Amino acid sequence: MDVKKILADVKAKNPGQDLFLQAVTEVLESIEDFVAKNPKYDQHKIVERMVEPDRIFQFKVEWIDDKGNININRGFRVQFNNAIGPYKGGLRFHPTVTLDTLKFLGFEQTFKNSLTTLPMGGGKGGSDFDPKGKSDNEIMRFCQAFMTELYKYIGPDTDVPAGDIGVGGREIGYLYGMYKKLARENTGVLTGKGGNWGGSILRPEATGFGGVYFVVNMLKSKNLELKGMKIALSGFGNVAWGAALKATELGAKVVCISGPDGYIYDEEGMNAEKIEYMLELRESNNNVVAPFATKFPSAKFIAGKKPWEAKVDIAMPCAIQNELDANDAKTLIANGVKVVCEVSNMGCTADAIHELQKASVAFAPGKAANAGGVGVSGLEMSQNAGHISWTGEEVDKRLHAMMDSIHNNCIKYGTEANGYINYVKGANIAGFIKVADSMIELGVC
Ligand code: 2IT
Repeated sequence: MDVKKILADVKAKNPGQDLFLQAVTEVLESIEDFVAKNPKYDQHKIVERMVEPDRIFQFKVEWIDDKGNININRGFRVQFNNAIGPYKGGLRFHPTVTLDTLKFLGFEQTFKNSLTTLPMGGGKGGSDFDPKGKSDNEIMRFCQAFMTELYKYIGPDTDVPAGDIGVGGREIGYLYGMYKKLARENTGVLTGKGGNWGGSILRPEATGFGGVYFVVNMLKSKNLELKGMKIALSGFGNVAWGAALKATELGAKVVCISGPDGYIYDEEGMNAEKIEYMLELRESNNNVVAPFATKFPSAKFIAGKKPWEAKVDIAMPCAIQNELDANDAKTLIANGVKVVCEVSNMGCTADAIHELQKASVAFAPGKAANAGGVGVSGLEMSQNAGHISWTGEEVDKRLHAMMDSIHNNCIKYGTEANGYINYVKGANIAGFIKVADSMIELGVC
């Protein structure tokens, strides 16, 4: 495989798609040696075929706001690769969403879903719709308008969307309500559904819980334990909430959360009341974290800064891509960080990862550490297909098993000669093998 040539082709064919190029570059550079040792992948042009999405839908979404104004947004669904199962991946509603964003996420999703052990292909979708400041009725009307187009392209055995940034239980409800009306069927076409209408227990918690289970495994491989560790999380949405809940339950101290306006430092750490308040903050649709410090006297709000300047043992980006850069990595290293675990997708810049690996800090990429979210989505699909629901214990046991399997695969394919576990390499190779071998077996089609 000629990595330079493939990357040059991807760059030329996808002008301006820097996030997509960043995601592809990370994968290709880390699987290069493995592919060179296994000539069958080149013979079947697997890598060249994997960097091209199967198909992309783009559509116009028109809706009327509370003042009676007409609004026009863009909707997308990228069906990236379905070699191992139906397309599966979230919908992101955020003003920064472009086709580039969703291609990077769909590409990542293909590898992540492969790692979960479940049969799910990779897809992603969303819109440049900005939920900030919108009323509940506006959100509902937008979701309904979005689904009148999207429903043509999805299906329980074709493509199964879920939530991502800006799409939580409320939005999945409005989307599913409209899908059900249009398709005249009640099937597992979306995951992250409410418990009363087909959702899985623990799906809301799964991404954060899985991330913490992964961190526990990372620490174990360094003979450390989570209890007593200080953690900085970024964000205050669904992922940060789940991570705060599980980390606190396991005896760690979550001292930071953050928003676009700055970060919160709370020396006393989180507790049940504070974690519950994170949900209230999100539901307010204001997208600011500052009110947390007004409500809890032990919490300080540091305006305009990122949580990575705090002295912590563990950093877990839980918000958006490229939220931790090389300077942040250097600050964390100087402060003695032991583990950096991406729970957001591609939360760290390529330079940040390079700094962390150079300093031998344990670093896990999102596609490994946040796979518990889509993993439990897969369990929701199984429950829907069987018309059954599992207990929380059953789902948690399966989530644990998935995260353990991913960690084992990272050790298997990512351990370097000096014993350092290169999780990026391990996750990319393990994710690649299942999809690549399936593509060979399925033929050129
Ligand atoms: O990035 C992700 O893995 C998600 N947003 C969850 C996708 C899913 O289908 O549950």
